[in-house]
Amino acid sequence: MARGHEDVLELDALVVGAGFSGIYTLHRLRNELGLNVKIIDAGSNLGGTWHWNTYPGARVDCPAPTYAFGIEEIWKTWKWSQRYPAQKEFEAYFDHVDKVLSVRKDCIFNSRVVSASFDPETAKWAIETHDGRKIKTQYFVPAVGFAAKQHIPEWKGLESFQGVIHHSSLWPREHVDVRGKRVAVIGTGSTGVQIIQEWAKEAAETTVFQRTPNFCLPMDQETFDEASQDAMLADTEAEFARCQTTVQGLSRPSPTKSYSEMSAEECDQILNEYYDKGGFRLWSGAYNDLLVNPEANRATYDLWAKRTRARIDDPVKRDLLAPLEPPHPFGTKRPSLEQGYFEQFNKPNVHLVDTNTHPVIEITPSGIVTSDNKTYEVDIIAIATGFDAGTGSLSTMGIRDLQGVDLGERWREGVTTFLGLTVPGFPNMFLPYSVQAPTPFSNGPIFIEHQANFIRDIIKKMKAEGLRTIDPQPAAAQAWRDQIVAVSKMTLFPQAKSWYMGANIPGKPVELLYFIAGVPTYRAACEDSIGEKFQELFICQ
Ligand code: N01
Repeated sequence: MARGHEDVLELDALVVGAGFSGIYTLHRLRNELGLNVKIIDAGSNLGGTWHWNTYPGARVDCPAPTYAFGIEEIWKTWKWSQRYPAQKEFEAYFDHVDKVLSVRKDCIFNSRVVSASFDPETAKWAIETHDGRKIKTQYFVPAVGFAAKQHIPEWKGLESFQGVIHHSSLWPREHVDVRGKRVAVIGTGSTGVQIIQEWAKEAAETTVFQRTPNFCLPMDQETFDEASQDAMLADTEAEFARCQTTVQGLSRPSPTKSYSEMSAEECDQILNEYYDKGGFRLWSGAYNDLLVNPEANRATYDLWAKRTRARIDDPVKRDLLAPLEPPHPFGTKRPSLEQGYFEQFNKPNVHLVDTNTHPVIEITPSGIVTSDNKTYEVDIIAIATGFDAGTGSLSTMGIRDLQGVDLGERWREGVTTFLGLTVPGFPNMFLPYSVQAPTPFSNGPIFIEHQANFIRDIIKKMKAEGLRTIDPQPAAAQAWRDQIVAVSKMTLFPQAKSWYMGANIPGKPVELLYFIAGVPTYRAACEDSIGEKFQELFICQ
């Protein structure tokens, strides 16, 4: 029900989303350029993904201290308790961020943008929210992240379930007690794995519905004592600087040798070492052609399967969780970082159902039915089936271009952006942490900083040059898209049905949705575009 906010709120910039990218943008535009900026968020607090994803076991998979704001006043006054902190710690972290940057005073919570259109006469966006707010703003920054729109398959009877059932990112904030309960988890992506390894420790029976195995890697978790926190703090500035130089925005240097340049012994030694050390080492690659060379890729897969299979007792579960033949190339779907995930399946009360051969076809009041007519009676269901990633939330926000055509419609046949930040026909709109940028292939906050810098610098330039609007040239956007498509074809990514490719959503165009050439290349492209080529790349008025 609309609350009726009669006055129009006039702003310089409206940011949608109070996560990392929204807060970075607010900081750059409000604190550095002195603009009148507000953040609007459908949630009730700061944090974005860390506000919504309260499911059991939720934690980050990029390590401290650089999965964080690189703003000195923030990192110098904060200590992480673990290398991969849990969701609760991020809630406290965002409170800390607010203390330093005073973010909340400029946030409107519990309000969802439902339409946005640009008026060329006034050079302003007119935005409306579900609760009747009207906002006019020169700059519009939907910073909603890549995973804000849940994907819930259309199972028959979903509404009829009488137990507890939630999608992972709409999880209730209060604890769901699974002790003595029969629980089910559908989906084994990063989310499913985290829930499963948590619930399997407590529930009476845990039934996992897996469609595709997750090539999980051991999490190199560490709990920090005071001495290591102090040592980390002393190195944080240098660590942030190192992250700027690597493809993934993580501090480890990328491999320099190709698979064929290494002997079999050297390969075996390094693959085993990376598996033992854990983290994303195996995904970052023991050699630089992991994601382009099928033979190199298979060598990593085989090592992963060998090491993982040795951890699973039951031969049927072993073949499902870590098959001898890979269902897709290693690393073309995001590997989760696990903490004893595979060992949970060695318990007699942890069951594995293969939904690749027998999909879920129905949810009944008391359980889950698969296509072989088996019914699994359960008390609690976690739907961990992921997101309409990248485009989903942007395409359904009612954002219209200069011709009145919806962004979702513009992207129906495929995504076009310039730098993953601007879209032709949508002047003065910026899309941090979304498509055609390094988003899921990098340590998020590291490259988000560059995107926020780009938005700040372009606005600064507009002010200096007396421009009211900028709109990327269609040719510039086409070239950006062509480059992403061309690079994608040189890799193994198209061989996996992943959300990286949009292939997890029925009917969505299948194409690589993200920029994989790495953070330094991406940063250079952003910086270059504001230099001498600016007039060629943008229509300026
Ligand atoms: O989603 P996913 P997610 N019937 O799409 C299965 C970030 N994240 O929420 O692989 C049965 O990866 C689907 O099967 P398949 C992180 O970037 C990070 O887990 O498509 N199953 C898959 O197993 C991550 O990559 C963390 O065959 C169905 C699962 O559901 C991203 O968010 C933690 C199905 C979906 O996996 C998304 O992760 C959590 C169906 N109809 C999330 N439809 C960290 O660690 C889908 N599936 C930081």
